[in-house]
Amino acid sequence: MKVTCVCGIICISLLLSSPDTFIAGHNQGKISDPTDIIFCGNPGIGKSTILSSISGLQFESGLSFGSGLTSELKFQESKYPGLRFGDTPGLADVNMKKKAAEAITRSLKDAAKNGRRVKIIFVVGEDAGRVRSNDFWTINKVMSAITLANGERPVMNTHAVVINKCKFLDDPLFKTKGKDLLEKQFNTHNDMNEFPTAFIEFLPEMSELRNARNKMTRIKGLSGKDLLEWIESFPGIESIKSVSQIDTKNMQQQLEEQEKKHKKGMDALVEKLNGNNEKALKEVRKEAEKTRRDMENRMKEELERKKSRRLPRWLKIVSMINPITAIAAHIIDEL
Ligand SMILES: Nc1nc2c(ncn2[C@@H]2O[C@H](COP(=O)(O)OP(=O)(O)O)[C@@H](O)[C@H]2O)c(=O)[nH]1
Ligand SMILES: [Mg+2]
Repeated sequence: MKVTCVCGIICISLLLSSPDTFIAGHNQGKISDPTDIIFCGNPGIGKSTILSSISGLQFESGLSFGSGLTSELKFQESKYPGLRFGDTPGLADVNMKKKAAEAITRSLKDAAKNGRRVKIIFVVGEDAGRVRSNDFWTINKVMSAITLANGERPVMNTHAVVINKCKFLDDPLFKTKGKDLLEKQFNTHNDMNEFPTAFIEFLPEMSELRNARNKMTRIKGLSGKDLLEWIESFPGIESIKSVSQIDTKNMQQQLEEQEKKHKKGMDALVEKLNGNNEKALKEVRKEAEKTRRDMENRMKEELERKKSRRLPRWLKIVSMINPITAIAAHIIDEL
């Protein structure tokens, strides 16, 4: 009797749902909930190229002398249900700052109003293993404008960072030292970096993109994952309550102050990592480890959430009542 019942449930369930229903992820054209993937960063760093490449949608990209090509917020619906991609102008661009601040604020407010999940990806560059201070300024500015649904400010791992155009990914020194130094600039908290994150991906410099216009290519990071797949594993912010206006007044002065904090912060970090102070080194490692563990927990929760959304609600309830049905449900889940 039980066997018939289980078979019946499997058959009905298979009839009612296409196999896609059980497979979350963009590759299968399913996304768990309405999500905005918003790219921020300085002009010319490759935001629009990456966005076009991962979405298959065209975001205008190419060489721009002076200010970037993107002067406004560009949202495009993708072929993946519920998923939108947003391109924003560079905030630290003197000519664009006002428009950029408005565009970024508008993108976040729109997501808040419509109850959409937000994944903010900051695309940054590096110079001799150091990230520019105005990239941190941008991150601090944008993240501090956000109030989460629980009324709190973002703490850690609520944004992701892509370090683009990296020329050194195969260099042994990068593997032994550089990667750690670059990651610690983002995953530890200090005056220059107010919002630590361990969601960091390195993308190689791609010679075929040099001076290109509107080009798309396959983008795979150091983690070995396709970039969109990597972004999918990053939960971002489930819900934003409100967004305050990003203040770009006296920007030159703000950037100078950030530069000072940056220099101090970088010197202190290098000293801790390379110096003889065991205690300081331990502290910085402990902090980075805390951010990493928090990231892993968030990823695990995200995976669980996606998994639980894959089964039809009625089947979830039935499987709670009858463990044999739960096994059947699990088999279906794995199909
Ligand atoms: N050499 C090289 N050029 C790149 C790379 N990624 C993007 N570009 C080029 O950099 C220029 C600016 O890119 P774009 O996406 O418009 O930058 P955005 O202003 O941040 O949106 C374009 O000509 C791209 O083809 C890369 O990895 N290597
Ligand atoms: Mg652009």
